[in-house]
Amino acid sequence: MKKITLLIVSLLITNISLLAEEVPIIQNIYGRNIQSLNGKWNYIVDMMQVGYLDYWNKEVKHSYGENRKPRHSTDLVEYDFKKSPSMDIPTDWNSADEKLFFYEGSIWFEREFTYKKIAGMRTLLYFGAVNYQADVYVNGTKVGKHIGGFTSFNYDVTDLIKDGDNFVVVKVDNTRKLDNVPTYFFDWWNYGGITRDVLLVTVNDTYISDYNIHLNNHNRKNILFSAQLNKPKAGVEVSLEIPELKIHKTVKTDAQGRVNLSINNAKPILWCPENPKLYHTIIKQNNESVSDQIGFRTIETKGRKILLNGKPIFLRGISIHEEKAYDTRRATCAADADTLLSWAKDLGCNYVRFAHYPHNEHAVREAEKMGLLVWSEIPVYWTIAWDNEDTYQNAQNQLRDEIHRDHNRANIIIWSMANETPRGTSRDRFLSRLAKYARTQDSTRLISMAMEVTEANSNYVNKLSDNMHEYVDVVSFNEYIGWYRDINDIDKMSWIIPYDKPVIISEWGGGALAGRHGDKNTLWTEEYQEELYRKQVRMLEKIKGLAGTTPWILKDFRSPRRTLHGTQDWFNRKGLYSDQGAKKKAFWILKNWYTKMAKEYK
Ligand code: GCB
Repeated sequence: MKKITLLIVSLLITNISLLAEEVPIIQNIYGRNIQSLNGKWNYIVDMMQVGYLDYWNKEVKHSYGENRKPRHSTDLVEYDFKKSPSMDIPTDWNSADEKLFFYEGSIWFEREFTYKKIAGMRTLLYFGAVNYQADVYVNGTKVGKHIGGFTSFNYDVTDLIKDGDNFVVVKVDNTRKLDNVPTYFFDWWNYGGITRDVLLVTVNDTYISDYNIHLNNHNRKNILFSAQLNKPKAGVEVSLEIPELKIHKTVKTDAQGRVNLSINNAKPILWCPENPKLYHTIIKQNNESVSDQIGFRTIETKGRKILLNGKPIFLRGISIHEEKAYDTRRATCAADADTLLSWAKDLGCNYVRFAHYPHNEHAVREAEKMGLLVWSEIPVYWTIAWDNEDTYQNAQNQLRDEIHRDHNRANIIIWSMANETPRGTSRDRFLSRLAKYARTQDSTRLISMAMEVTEANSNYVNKLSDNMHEYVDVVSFNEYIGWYRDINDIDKMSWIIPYDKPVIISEWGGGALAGRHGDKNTLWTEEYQEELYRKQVRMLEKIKGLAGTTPWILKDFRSPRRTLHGTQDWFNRKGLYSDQGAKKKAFWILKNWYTKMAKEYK
């Protein structure tokens, strides 16, 4: 009897888990058959997690995910999404509702929609990003939990979704914790909510879940193509077409549902900042067809040089947070990205550092069209719980999903493992493991991480020393001479980088309140920041092997750490543009330098 009950229970469990599952992120979401679930979602603020936990701290039997309605007059249901306020998704709740500006915790979101179900097709529910933890329910059944605020994820919800009326509920929790990635401490606004697109994707029962098209780093006439079906199905014909290059090839999948193809004698025009050429590309199998825009380029290092398409390049960069221009809040769409990136172009950039987490796919694609190279990073920032295996797995998942989503983007040249992490054996173990893992996911791009500089000695010599040098292709570090240490030290500084690798100064800069003027020795004036930039440029030019730089930062951005009333007002003021888009004087110093460097590297 006991055995039979066990069997029934396990069958029930298996059955439930079969209703929906998280599946690998579908490649090129915007090239698929999608239905947007953006727009008005009702929300319930749940500070005590009443919809989730009872007062014994156990999961409640009926969570808000069920979206229950009273069935008779004595049926007690103490929430009602329909009667609750709504906000336009994607957004951050801090900006959408004034009362939530400083809020960190749980909020439930609900949206109803109609769907036309097609027999034999599969349906995925896709989230561009939810910060930080998402618990997702479809028509009252939980489909999964996702951790990490800046990576996309999708569930196969075919068996839960109905033809006609449906609803989705998402519980979002942005509570900061010491063992999260990022951890409890960070210098940007902890924007909560469903901050990127929500989409329904209709695909064939057998569909192309991933593909990878790039130039062989060692042979610029050789295009490498691979694709993966969602199931291990052999003998399926998959084709690749790049009409402008007269490429049209078909191959059959192996037993794993995978194809690999090498195309020789291809002569693509190479993607580069001056000519960001993209080719219309079509991948097909059966009656499924996915189109993309693909650029071809190579990236490698040689001694202290970074070579793009075999030629040395100086990375004229700027760091960017994913925050909307003018109306400060989370940037969510292509138009938001366009504004920010056009500011970077105006500065003379050929490169941007997307700090400190993967930015949305729109931003990467817009940058690719505009000819901006990209450094992409995960939020392993400052003091992560290095010895916690769950924390490591969390970071690794975020890295995997970042790489997976963007591995076809020609403009991404560097995956960064971390930012400003204090040296130590536990950290070394964590970061070296992460760097090795990154190489298993993508062997075609460069690996780096923003390191901390060692204190200068009494002769003002900074000798970089970080065990992680061994695991990176590009040595990068942040330095704030002139801001967190005396501005007069800048001219005295010299640098020794004892590694035969290219060097990037991934951060430097200082604050200024736009419109505040004074003499160049007064902090927070535009003149101080201008002088700091002037001196820094002089110093940077003397660094042997300097291959690029991304000063901190394009635009003033919100940060809860910046409390100085009347000056900071919750903004980190190190922007070259104010939050309202005013150029500060230092802008012109950097622009002049970049104009000069562009000529030198022509
Ligand atoms: C840093 C961090 C960056 C901060 C910046 C600052 O080193 O990497 O996230 O915002 O300094 O302004 O202090």
